[in-house]
Amino acid sequence: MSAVKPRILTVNQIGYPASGPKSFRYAEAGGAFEVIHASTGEVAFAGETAPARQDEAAGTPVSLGDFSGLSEPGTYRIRINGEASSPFVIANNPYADLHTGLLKAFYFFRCGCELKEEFAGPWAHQACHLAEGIVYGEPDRRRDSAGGWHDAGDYGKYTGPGAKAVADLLLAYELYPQAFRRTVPLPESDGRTPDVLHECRYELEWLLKMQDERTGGAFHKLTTKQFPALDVMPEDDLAELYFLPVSAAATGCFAAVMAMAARIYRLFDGAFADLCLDAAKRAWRWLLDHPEVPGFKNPADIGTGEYGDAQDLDERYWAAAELFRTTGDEAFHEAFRRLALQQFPKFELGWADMGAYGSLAYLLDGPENTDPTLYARLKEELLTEADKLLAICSGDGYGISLTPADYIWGSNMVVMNRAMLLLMAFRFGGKTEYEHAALDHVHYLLGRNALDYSYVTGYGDRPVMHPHHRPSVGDRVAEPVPGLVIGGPNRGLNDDCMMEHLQGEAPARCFIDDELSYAGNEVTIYWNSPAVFVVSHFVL
Ligand code: G3I
Ligand code: 9MR
Ligand code: ZN
Repeated sequence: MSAVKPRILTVNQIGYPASGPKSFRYAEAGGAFEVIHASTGEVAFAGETAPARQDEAAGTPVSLGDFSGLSEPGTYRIRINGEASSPFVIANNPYADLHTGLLKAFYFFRCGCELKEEFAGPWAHQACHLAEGIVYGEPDRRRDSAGGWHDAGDYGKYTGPGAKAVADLLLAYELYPQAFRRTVPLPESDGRTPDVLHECRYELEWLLKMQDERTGGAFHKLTTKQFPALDVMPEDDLAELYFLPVSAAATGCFAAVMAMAARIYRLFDGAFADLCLDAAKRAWRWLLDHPEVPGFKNPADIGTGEYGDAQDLDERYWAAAELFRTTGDEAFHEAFRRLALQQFPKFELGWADMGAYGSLAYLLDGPENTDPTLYARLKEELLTEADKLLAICSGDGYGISLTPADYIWGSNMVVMNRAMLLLMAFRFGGKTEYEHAALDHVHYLLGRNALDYSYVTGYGDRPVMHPHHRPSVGDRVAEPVPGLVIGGPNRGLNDDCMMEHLQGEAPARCFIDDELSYAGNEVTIYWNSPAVFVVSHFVL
């Protein structure tokens, strides 16, 4: 448990941009409040909360205290009814360190290399998972499998989740290069290529190994048959690794992310860009040759993450969009137009439903390069989606776009994905409400929520301390690996620990900071990556 007791008076525990709107939440009837200087107790601002409203997701009344009128940089606390909030800053650029920490998390997820003390501090460990993997069903066929990022609290490596994580980071870099001017630093830092591209390349080099050289399809995943025990360090996880069969979903997002990489790395390393583009085209040909294939299912003797996804049209759609955007080749445009006519979600950014990456790639290509009718339609649909999210935000006590039903396994990804969509709508539609709503999602992640938790390890006054993350459990360091976004409240209570402790809790309170709770307190690369994207928007 955290040293700090949960408070009903919640803020973004990092702080607020000086120029933006600022508000706290109080999970009871409010009244007069003060914002005080944290060091002197001197009053800097005084106000009155709005009347409390019942919040369905949290199951409590919530009142909102607005202190946007205060913009003087400093460190403050809120005081109301004799209670005090976490300290927080008002600053011109409050999220720069958080942003670096969220990006550095990917370095900590690295597999196949030693994490040296110089970069990893007390979380250093030996190189892991260096053995060749066996192609499942072909016991005599072994292939190089080293590198990339561990998926999560487990040590599996999965193609689709890896593609989503890289896509978020590359999109963040494309749209917000200013946020990536600082060095992390990483072993590869050279002052020339931005560190985010070094980090993504570490994963891309591994993803390239997931392409079956015989067919061009991408293996769905690379894992041991079962998960190791929770306290096993990566270098001690020595069970055989298996390449699980090629799937269309994996091949589609592999093609997409490789086409994206070809475009972005072109400026820094032409040979690598060529390699990525060839891999993308080869994967695309596999997709054309396999128009209808069943989705991936774990064979009976495999117990690691399935990441099943029977719908692969969205991955094909995304691949066509990126290949078109990167090459300008009309054949890909034609394929995209045809796929756009099919029914599947076009504005989801998940590990299964990836349609939004395709829609956004097309929109980012710009009206001059695309079909005006389709461009206009996708833009309108994006704004409609974002308006729906805004409507949910305005009814939510904490200002976010989740309905009570949306608190599922990995709800913090839903929070960050929706903030991403709002920011894209801001880019294409201009309304500041979109940007402000996205910022409210950041405040939720950093502590302004029903449980007063910062859901990012190592950041904030009351961060999660016991993530379901094997290195954090197995090492001898008290503090968890920092910068990790944990899954978040999950009304499904999909593990024994949640079932035991959280019966009857309101959706936004279905969370326990216990290392056994994998369905609420695990970490993954694709929960960190949309957080990097969203925070990038707010970093100067
Ligand atoms: O989308 C449906 C929603 O429509 C429905 O209302 C809701 C009700 O339960 O369920 C939603 O589906 C959930 C789905 O995640 C949403 O993404 C499923 O219940 C839930 O079981 C499923 O959880 C996935 C979990 O694996 C179990 O398969 C998580 O998304 C996914 O992030 C997680 O991934 C694991 C890997 O398998 C192994 N590595 C760690 C990683 C993180 O825990
Ligand atoms: O540790 C595993 C975690 O990474 C997965 O997300 C989760 C769901 O697939 O499973 C965890 O492993 C648990 C297993 O499913 C059930 N027995 C306890 C395991 C945790 O040590
Ligand atoms: Zn490893």
